[in-house]
Amino acid sequence: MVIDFFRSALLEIDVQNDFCPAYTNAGGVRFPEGTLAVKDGGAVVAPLNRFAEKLNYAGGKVVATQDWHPLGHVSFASSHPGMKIHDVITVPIDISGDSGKKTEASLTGIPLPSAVEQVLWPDHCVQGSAGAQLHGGLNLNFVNCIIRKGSSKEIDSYSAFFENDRRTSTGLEGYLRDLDIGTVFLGGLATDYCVFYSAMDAVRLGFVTVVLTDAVRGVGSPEGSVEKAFDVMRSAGISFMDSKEIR
Ligand code: VGL
Ligand code: ZN
Repeated sequence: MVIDFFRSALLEIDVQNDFCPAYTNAGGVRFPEGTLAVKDGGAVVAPLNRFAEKLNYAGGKVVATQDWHPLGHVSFASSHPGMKIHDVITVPIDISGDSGKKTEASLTGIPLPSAVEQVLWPDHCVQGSAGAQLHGGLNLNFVNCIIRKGSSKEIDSYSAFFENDRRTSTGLEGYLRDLDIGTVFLGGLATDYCVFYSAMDAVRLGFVTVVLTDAVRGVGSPEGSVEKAFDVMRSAGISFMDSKEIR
């Protein structure tokens, strides 16, 4: 595979304190375990920094995303009295009067839902909180753009491209198209949620899509969700590479 780095972008998905185990940053400040910590989540930082630097020097683009929820967010179990973490609820989607913000997702063949299943999570990535900050080891010098998602109270956004209603754009597609990006590399957290949904949207939108296997870690709930995510991504035409093997 010949890679045109100049027309490539790296998406660093949700490398945030709330998705990471406890760590001490370069300044000696201790960050406690995140509320939705992914096992070994901090391990994505080093390979992402290396690859971001490579892409940066080659003229490619690096985008970091941040899960960025308001208090009382629909995905928080605490917002639904009587429900508990990992319960699943059905969230209706308001499809009346599409506003200017609602762009028809150009995801051919995917029926736009009128309701979505929502897994309930612990409170996490609350706007402005320490848990919502990008991991202290992530080198932001190589990051061109930060996309925040999940800030609508009533609907979640696993994908970096579209909210879970599959209609409302985050603006990322336009950013990449405007820069004539053809290849999207992904790493970050979590393999079975936000990386998965972002990668699936990227390939459906026509980008050559590569998941960096050494730069992702998964939640693994429900049981087997990481393996399932890899199977579905492979079937969809997504490639997998170890970032160290890319030159
Ligand atoms: C994520 C669960 C809830 C993720 C975000 O970044 O994968 N997972 N919110
Ligand atoms: Zn979230």
